[in-house]
Amino acid sequence: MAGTAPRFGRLLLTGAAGMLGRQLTPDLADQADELVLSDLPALTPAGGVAASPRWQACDLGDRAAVRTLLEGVDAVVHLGGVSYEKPFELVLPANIVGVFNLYEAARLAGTKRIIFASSNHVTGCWGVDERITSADAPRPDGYYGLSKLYGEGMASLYWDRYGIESVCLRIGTATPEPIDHRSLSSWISPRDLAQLVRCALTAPEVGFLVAFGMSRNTRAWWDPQPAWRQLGYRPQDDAEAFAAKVEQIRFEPGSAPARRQGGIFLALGPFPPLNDDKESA
Ligand code: NAI
Ligand code: 15L
Repeated sequence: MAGTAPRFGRLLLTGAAGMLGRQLTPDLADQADELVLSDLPALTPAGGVAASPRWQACDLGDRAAVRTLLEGVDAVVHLGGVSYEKPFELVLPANIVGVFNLYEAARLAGTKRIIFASSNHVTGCWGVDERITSADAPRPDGYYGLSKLYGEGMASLYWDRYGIESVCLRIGTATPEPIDHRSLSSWISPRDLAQLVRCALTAPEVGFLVAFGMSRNTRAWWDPQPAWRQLGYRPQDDAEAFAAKVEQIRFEPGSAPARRQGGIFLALGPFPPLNDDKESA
């Protein structure tokens, strides 16, 4: 059944002081009547935003604070959290507990839709010679990728049980330009990412959806259909245009980062215990 595109009253952007938060803030300003920016208390919001959005600091690990943050929020672009492979204890508060806090607060607040910044590291253990769809088994490449898989599971649960829509974007390498040979497959350009997030916010009746976040790369590992079709996302850029510049920047041939899609994350871990926990040593 064809529906109408939602238009949100209050839109919340978490992780607003981070790299992608700053990049996306100007694009989000006209996506809702009010844009609320949030990040850890010690940080500052992105500057130069036309629509003078509100700033509300919040640690995602603090359940009560997240509950307050979500009050009156219709939709969320959830970028906040640990964005790199780290020991489990460091991933846990923001990416596991924080995602629970966010979805539970969204349920209580009557939030309609969450755009969850998932990651290609959910599928990072697939080989670089393999092509996958979002229906294939996940195969996370570390605790960070596993935390994103947990987030996708939370999104699925809260759609099936409570009717909160989610679009989980398995973002590839979101940089101004491809940075190495690997990113000729995984890159998403700034303008394609802006379009993808906009589509995820405005596409009607998304329910629970997982979509790869990349440009229309010639060397793509991920078959993005039919999620892109459902979202109406039509990427404009292809990393191939930068091939001559970065083709030679490669991992050591035969190494795990060279063989698997997750790249350098495959060289991180196992980690020594963070505290004096002799049993786990
Ligand atoms: P980033 O590390 O620059 O930004 C993440 C933000 O989350 C930071 O500003 C940080 O202060 C905030 N944050 C961390 N812990 C928090 C907590 N406990 N409470 C509240 N805020 C907290 O990361 P970036 O590159 O901007 O990525 C944004 C999102 O997109 C992340 O969730 C990341 O995992 C995801 N992503 C990014 C990709 C990329 O290429 N940049 C690729 C795939 C996924
Ligand atoms: C991610 O999930 C990270 O947040 C980002 O820093 C990059 O490492 C990106 O994946 C990537 O795989 O290139």
